[in-house]
Amino acid sequence: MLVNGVWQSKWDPVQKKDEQGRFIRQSSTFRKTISPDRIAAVKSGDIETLGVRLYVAYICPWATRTLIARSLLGLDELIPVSIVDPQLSDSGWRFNGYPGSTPAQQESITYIHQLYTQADREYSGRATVPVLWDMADNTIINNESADIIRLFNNDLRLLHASEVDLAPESLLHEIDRFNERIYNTLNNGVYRAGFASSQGAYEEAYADLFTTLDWLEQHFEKQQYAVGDQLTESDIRLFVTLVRFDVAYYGLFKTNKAQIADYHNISDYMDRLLKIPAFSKNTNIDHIKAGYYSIKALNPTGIVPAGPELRWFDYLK
Ligand SMILES: N[C@@H](CCC(=O)N[C@@H](CS)C(=O)NCC(=O)O)C(=O)O
Repeated sequence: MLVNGVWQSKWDPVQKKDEQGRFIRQSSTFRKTISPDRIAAVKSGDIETLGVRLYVAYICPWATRTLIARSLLGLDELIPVSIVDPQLSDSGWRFNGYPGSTPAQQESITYIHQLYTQADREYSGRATVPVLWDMADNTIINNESADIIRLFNNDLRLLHASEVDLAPESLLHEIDRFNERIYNTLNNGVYRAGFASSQGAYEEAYADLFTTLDWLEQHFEKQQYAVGDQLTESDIRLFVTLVRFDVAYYGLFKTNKAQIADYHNISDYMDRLLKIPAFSKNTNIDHIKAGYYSIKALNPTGIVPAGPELRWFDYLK
């Protein structure tokens, strides 16, 4: 992480913990939006490009939220993407030639923390992805995935004019409620289990997690989607955790009461989503496995498991 703009090389997956050993996630600090004037200027043709770039890691569920939203909304052309290597180095996320990542020679930076110090010379905190970068002003617009997907959906509507609405007004209340229901127990819940520093904190996270998965299994008995009868941002937020579960969390984070593949209705839901290219093309199982299993604190040998074989891998070929 960075302290007053200087990189500290000791990376600890536990960002913060409470006195019971519970994992606490850092909150995001850059929470701006793209200037409406710039969006209007692109729309009118006064300027050619939006001048923003998205920095992501395929391993990262939060970053993958933004990739899926970008593709679903037809923003792939408008917003270029840079993909870091899946393993966090001693200097954090970097471009170092891993297959499927953006080649280092195409990038003006080597490490993601360089974006943070360009944006704020005195920045203290973790240098996380995703980062929505302002190429015109050389600064970070936003580093919070929840904001970035709303920004793509709402603020850029003038430009994408997509038929897809990931957060329609009529469902907003239900979307927020669903997101909240799954955030602490599932999206962040897997990390609470994996990075717990006491037996009690781990067991608490484990119990919460499987209560939510059991609830979801019932939910998908009747429902096709997370909320209402259409695809929304809640599906994106749910999917990115589910698709990492059997290949990473089950083993590495010890969330091993059951696999997603054991849940019939949730598995059918996964099939439904993976038939949509925005979901399948932004899921890179090799990066996910290589990245999670490179976390030395949890897997000192660095050996990446060969399995599992899952039926939905067929959609990713
Ligand atoms: N609140 C952020 C969380 C992003 C986040 O935690 N990203 C992780 C990767 S999955 C990261 O970059 N970690 C680097 C670190 O903690 O040093 C979001 O949702 O955008």
